[in-house]
Amino acid sequence: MIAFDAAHRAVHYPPDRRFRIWIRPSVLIILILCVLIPLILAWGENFLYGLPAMAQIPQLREGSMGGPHGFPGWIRWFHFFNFFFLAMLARSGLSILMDHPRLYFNDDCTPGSEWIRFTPLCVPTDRIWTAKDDARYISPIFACPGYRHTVGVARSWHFIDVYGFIIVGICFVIGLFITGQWQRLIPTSWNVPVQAWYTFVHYANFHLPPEPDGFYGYNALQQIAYASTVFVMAPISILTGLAMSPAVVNHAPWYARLFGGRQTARSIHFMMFCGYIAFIIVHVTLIVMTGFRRNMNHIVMGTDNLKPIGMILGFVGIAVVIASWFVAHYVSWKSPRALQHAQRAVSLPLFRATLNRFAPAQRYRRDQISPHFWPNGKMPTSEKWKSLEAGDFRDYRLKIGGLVEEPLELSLADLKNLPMTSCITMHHCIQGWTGIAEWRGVLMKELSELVKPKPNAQTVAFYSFGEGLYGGTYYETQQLADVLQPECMLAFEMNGQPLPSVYGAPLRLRVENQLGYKMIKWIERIDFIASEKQVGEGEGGKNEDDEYFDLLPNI
Ligand SMILES: Nc1nc2c(c(=O)[nH]1)N[C@H]1C(S)=C(S)[C@@H](COP(=O)(O)O)O[C@H]1N2
Ligand SMILES: [Mo]
Repeated sequence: MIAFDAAHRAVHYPPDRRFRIWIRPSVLIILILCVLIPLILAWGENFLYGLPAMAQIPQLREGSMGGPHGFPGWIRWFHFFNFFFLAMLARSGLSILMDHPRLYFNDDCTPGSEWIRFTPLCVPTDRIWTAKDDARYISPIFACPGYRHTVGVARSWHFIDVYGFIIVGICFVIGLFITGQWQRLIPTSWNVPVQAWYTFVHYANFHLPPEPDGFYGYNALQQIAYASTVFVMAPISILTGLAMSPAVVNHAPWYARLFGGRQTARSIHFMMFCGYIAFIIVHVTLIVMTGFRRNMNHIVMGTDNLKPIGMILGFVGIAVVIASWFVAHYVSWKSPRALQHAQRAVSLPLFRATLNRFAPAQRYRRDQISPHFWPNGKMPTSEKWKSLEAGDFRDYRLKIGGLVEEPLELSLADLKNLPMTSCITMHHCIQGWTGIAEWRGVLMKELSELVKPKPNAQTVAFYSFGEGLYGGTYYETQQLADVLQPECMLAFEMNGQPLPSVYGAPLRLRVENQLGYKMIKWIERIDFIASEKQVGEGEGGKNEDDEYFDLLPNI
């Protein structure tokens, strides 16, 4: 149960809950033109030549038409589940978006460079403004679970649903090709785009063209729209989702570049959401306008008649989907831990077997380093850290202990005498922003060899001087095997300078194939332990405990 005490209220339900959308004027103009140009062409065509003539469609009957027709049971069920999963993906996606309510076409995410933002705020420049400060509230009416800072819970829903969406999608496409139903969806003649344009000209001029009975065949525009949702929008959504994974991007930066970069991929992911919403609005409107009862019987009952049953059951189906939003909201608030564990049960083994094996291998150039790097986390307030900072961390000693043969205490000077490594990488925050920076420090592998972990040391726990969002020491854990990976380091320099205080001085962790919250800043000490279950609430870190984040965030 998520408490709704003062601390949580401040985080989830801030006094400023305004919702504003701002779009860069040049982008807005392009968007308007994308809608207006086809409309103007359609109006012009009608004005000059009248509505294009379209062949009257013969009244089709069972048996009078070759090829597949009708809607077999599997299509009708997949149609329902597809709607079910899409709705949840959209709602949880909105919640995730609001944790960093800005979208960019560049990977630096410099404030002000976004093309759209869902916040009335401009980033203040006179004080530290963290990405967490920037997160916005969204009403649970629109988002799952909504509120502010529920990105961990929202991600659990997003992932659980994406597995369902992908499984349904793959089975659907296989079914299409096995049964020949693909012929209804995929245009096979050049006449289709021409007819689609004619249909559009009719719609744009508020005229319904002769409608075929959808039981036997679609009109050309409808066919193209359906085919695009299945064969274009769904794959692009999935592929751009993957392009947001630090494991993928830091292993194969070319993959993100396929979409124009990591942030452009995120923007495209959002545009696909808009595309689906637009599709659903038009789809439902036309279903209603072109014979609602008959159409509902097609997709719900698989029959082609005017009985009311399809419509009634259709409404029941919609009610079930809406009820699922309430259930999801209830589970999010009452049993977030069970939800987190359910998601982990699928994702952890999956990621271990796939994404986590992608070793970071990318190299960015110095000139790609981000001019602005969003900071995150609460600056430490402890007297100990403050006095260390006042003395330039000369008195700082990193203690490494726990299940090791040779516990160590190292000053920064000691650390700098160890073999050093550096890399220029892209940092991925769970909230959605990225930034490129150069890091320099000591490989964890190097330190591990010095302290000699005992055989039962499977996990490494890092403790910070700083606190978590709701107070209490910020800590994180890593599997020993993961910190032995290349490029996992304790960094004490950023972009060629001693690590600035905001970015984690004196030491911070870098694990380039995972999300930012794993890269604990202001490190106080390190313990080798048997399992993450021994620390805090046992979920693997402060964010995992308090905000239901993933144990292994490769995406
Ligand atoms: N101690 C501590 N470390 C932390 C955090 C924090 O709140 N406290 N936030 C994490 C998160 S969510 C991110 S994205 C990165 C941000 O690093 P940056 O400030 O260098 O951008 O730090 C991580 N390390
Ligand atoms: Mo983050």
